[in-house]
Amino acid sequence: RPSPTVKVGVQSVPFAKGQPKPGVDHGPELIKNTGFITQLQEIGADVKDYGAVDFSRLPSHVEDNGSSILKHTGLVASANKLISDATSKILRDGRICLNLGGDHSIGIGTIHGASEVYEDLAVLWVDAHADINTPYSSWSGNYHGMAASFNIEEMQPYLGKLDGFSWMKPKIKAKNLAFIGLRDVDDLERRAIEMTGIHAFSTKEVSNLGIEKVLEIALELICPGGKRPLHLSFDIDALDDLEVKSTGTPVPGGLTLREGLTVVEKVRQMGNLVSMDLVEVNPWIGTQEDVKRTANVSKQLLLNTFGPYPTATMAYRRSSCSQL
Ligand code: HAR
Ligand code: MN
Ligand code: MN
Ligand code: MN
Repeated sequence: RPSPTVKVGVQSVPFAKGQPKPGVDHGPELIKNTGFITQLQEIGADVKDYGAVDFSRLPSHVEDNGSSILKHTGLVASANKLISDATSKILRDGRICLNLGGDHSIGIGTIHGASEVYEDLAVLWVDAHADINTPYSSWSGNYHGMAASFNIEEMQPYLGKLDGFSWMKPKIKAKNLAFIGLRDVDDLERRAIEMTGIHAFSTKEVSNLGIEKVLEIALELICPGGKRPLHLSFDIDALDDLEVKSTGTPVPGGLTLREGLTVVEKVRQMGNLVSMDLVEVNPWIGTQEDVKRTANVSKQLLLNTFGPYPTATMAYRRSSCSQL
């Protein structure tokens, strides 16, 4: 049975100012240097490289408001406007938009850009962290820990008016977002999740139910019948710190690589993926071995998202046969 050619547009999003550690802006080149684009093309995928979102006209430094702990608000705001527009453009070319980060603050723009093109967008957020702080609840001032809240309609009253973000029209309903892999969540984030009714599956649920079941439940909640278009925001730190060491905030007790691959395989099988982020890969953290391993893990995730990669195809055939 011939599967329709998957059409992907890849963009590098080398933005690092949503958190304090240098090097995460070099994530895209590390991931691209794995050769995953060529490998996907060799197995018949239509992958176009759109290069990098152009941040060259952004000032390299903007003085922050001294009375606030918030870091680089102006830069995060204007970078994300560019990211949002670049994402929308790739989607309007009829391609799945793959965003290589960069820290997770780029999710502000990628999700916004996708929700401008696709009404009723659902979001699957795979992460050790919920990234649902607000400029008021954040203790770190890092925008990568607030990225989810910016796009959620129900969170808007708690964000306040921030300079530079007036271009945003948040369109994601809390009930259309699910977290998987959570294990480092702040108290006020917990409250935000409870208050808005976002679906949250921590690593506890993953070990209780198994990743397959968690995915089945989460995906059916946010896009019943697989009908709604889906954005997958994959923070590499969702995976266990033993799998991925080259990332800014590793957390023990996370998903195994196989569980991570099951996430993307299931998403692929559902067939409604329109955009995806792979973020927080930082080649300046860890030993050479760590960096190599993190790059390989990233490559494998992308191959199994956009395959048909041989192993994924076999797994898919087996599961679809057993349903007959
Ligand atoms: N919750 C913390 C904060 O707001 C930590 C955020 C974490 N880092 C990430 N995000 N990598 O997924 O700062
Ligand atoms: Mn640099
Ligand atoms: Mn994150
Ligand atoms: Mn994280």
